[in-house]
Amino acid sequence: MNRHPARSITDDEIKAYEEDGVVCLRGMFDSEWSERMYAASVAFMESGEGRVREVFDEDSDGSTNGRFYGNVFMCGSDENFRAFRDESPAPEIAATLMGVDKIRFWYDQLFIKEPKTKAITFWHNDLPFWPFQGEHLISIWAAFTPATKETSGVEYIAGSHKWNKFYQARTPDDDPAFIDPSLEPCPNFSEQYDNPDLRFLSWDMEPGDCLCHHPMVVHGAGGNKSATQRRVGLSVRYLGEDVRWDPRPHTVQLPVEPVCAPGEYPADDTLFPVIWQREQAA
Ligand SMILES: O=C(O)CCC(=O)C(=O)O
Repeated sequence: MNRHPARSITDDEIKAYEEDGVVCLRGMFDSEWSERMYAASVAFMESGEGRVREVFDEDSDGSTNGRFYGNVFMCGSDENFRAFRDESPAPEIAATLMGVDKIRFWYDQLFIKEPKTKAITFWHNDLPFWPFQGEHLISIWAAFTPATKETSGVEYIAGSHKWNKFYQARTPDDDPAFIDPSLEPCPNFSEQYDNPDLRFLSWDMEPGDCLCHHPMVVHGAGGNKSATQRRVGLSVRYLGEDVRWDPRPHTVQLPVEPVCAPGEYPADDTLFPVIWQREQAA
């Protein structure tokens, strides 16, 4: 399994990340990673463990069809997810795109959409979900199956990370704990594909490719229209150097309270372990 990105990340890719708030990097993880993590993802879903969040589509006759399954912090209990967090090229990719020398882990999040899932991923940006502030937060969304617009590939609005819009967080199952009534709900941008002011980005992805996105970029995904193709993506979230702890209501709950005061860099090595440093990689 490859420890470093399979090829160098180019200056154009770094520029795309900075300007668009997202870049798709092809072939970053070898097939051993993709196969191991596909199997681990399905096994985790089948185990029913952890903080499961899911939506089942119900047909008019009451039968269930599609399933949008999500979970978080899998690496707390599963060695495969822990290995992907620490030993895959993901943290090096994160450091390269953010231009930082040290990477701490924030959390991992699994997104599976079974064939014929109608449930969409609502348009949102990530920072309203998170008790942090800063620019140096990044998600590496690794595809372990093919993903296209048809099968719920993630879509983005280029440059929306610079809009300075803090949209209300909304989970697939509409958990009220995340809804901050003081924030503006995120529009349904799927109704605005013909808006000439918006540039939508999406990619046909294969296992081994990853999306790398900024915490403020607006993104969402449709349902999985395929009758046969499951869609599996793992977002691993990493912290860089300018991040500050900003505990707010309506954000992701950590397993325990961090040893960290509001406004401080999150140096809690248990919750946010350092998993990559530039000199180690040399
Ligand atoms: O995979 C999805 O449907 C959503 C992904 C996402 O929102 C994220 O990784 O931040």
